[in-house]
Amino acid sequence: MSGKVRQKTSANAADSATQTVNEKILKECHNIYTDPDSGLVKIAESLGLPLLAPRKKITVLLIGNHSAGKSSFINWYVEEHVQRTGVAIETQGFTFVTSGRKRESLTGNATLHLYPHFEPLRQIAGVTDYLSTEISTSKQKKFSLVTFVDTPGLVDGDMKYPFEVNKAILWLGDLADLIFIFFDPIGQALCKRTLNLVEELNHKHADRMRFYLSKADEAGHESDRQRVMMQIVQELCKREGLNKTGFDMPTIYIPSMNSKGSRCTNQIEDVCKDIEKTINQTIQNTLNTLERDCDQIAQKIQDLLKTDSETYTKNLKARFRGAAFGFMGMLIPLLLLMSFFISTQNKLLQSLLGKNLLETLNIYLGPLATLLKSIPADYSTHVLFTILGLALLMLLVAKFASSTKPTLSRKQRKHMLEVQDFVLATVKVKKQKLYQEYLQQSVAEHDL
Ligand SMILES: Nc1nc2c(ncn2[C@@H]2O[C@H](COP(=O)(O)OP(=O)(O)O)[C@@H](O)[C@H]2O)c(=O)[nH]1
Ligand SMILES: [Mg+2]
Repeated sequence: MSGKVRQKTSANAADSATQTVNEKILKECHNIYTDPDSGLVKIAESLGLPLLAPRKKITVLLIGNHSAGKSSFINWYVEEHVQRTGVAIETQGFTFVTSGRKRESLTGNATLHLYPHFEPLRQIAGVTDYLSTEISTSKQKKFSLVTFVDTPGLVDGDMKYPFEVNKAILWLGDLADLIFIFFDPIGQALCKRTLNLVEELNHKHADRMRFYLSKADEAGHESDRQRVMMQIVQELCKREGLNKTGFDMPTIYIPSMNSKGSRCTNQIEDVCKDIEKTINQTIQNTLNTLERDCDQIAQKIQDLLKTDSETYTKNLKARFRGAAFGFMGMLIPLLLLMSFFISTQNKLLQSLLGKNLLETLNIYLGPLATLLKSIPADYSTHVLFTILGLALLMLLVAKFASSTKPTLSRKQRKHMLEVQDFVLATVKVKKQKLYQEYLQQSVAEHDL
């Protein structure tokens, strides 16, 4: 007996220890991204890569008819009466239920501040006034790694919602890791609004959706339950895209609420296992994404440095080309002008340069001078201007050809190499270590 008790205690201790490992991993990953100095988000932003920090918890969205047992499920999971239950039809908004250091209730604005990922919700008019957060200190089950989003009970007909409830739920569905749909056997199991939403969510997020027959203890006999399930499945299958083979709908109920002593199987523990599985997947995904993001940043730096050294070479070539054109721009007109003068102002040149030098020039420039001499005197000014024009053109070409693109400074290149080294060495090694811790803990769990 005492052995059993001890075993249970050690299992519990191990449980809380594993929870801290998982919590720690997600928290550290989050910090690697959000650190104000060396966070990946900041690094990536400076390189023109958009990156989002991973979340520290998974989000479970609960939807279903009014009174389907959504709030009761959250209270059961958290093991604390956080959410009001059994309220008569009244508009309730969205409530984020999360764990924290002290029991507190937050308003809509504070909620969006706490969950920047959900900021787009603000665009739905009026919804902020109907948002709230309940922080509980509970550490039961895997609650420290879960945020539940309780939604208003869905009803058909004249019920007026103070905001576009369908739109808000679809938004939340995009951001949730799991979407639980509760159908209860007594109420309006086949509420049109619920079915329409399910259909729309299913188009995008079929893999996140889980269907449950809630309050199963109230469904009467097994045959009644089967009939209710058949009806729901049939209704779902009528809708496009929901015609899944092997459609699964576990029956669940809150054990303490089974006042009639129904002996229906309760699969509520499977819901917990599913949450746990999603947490584990999220941790693995987060670590894999971290590695991928590091590689992406390193690759981007590699590309930028490569482009930069190409630009550097191009600049060098451009400068050389510019100098060559510039030289020609100066030389050709000079030679032409000389020839022009030789052919027209021979006497003047001779007195200026002396006989010898003029003769040498004549050897090289003679043919050109003869060519120029053949030009009729009327056109000689034209020729002169053409030569000057040509020189100007050459200089313009030189300026154009030598235009360079900006390159990184030596300091910038050095900084980029440091960042590359940081993500490839420091961050990736850290990721490896976190993965090791994650796996070790799973092995330990299996050993128990
Ligand atoms: N018998 C039974 N009653 C339940 C169960 N879950 C919830 N209820 C009751 O159903 C009513 C509506 O539950 P609530 O959680 O407020 O539903 P919500 O509108 O979906 O949040 C409450 O009176 C609960 O006590 C259950 O598993 N079994
Ligand atoms: Mg409720």
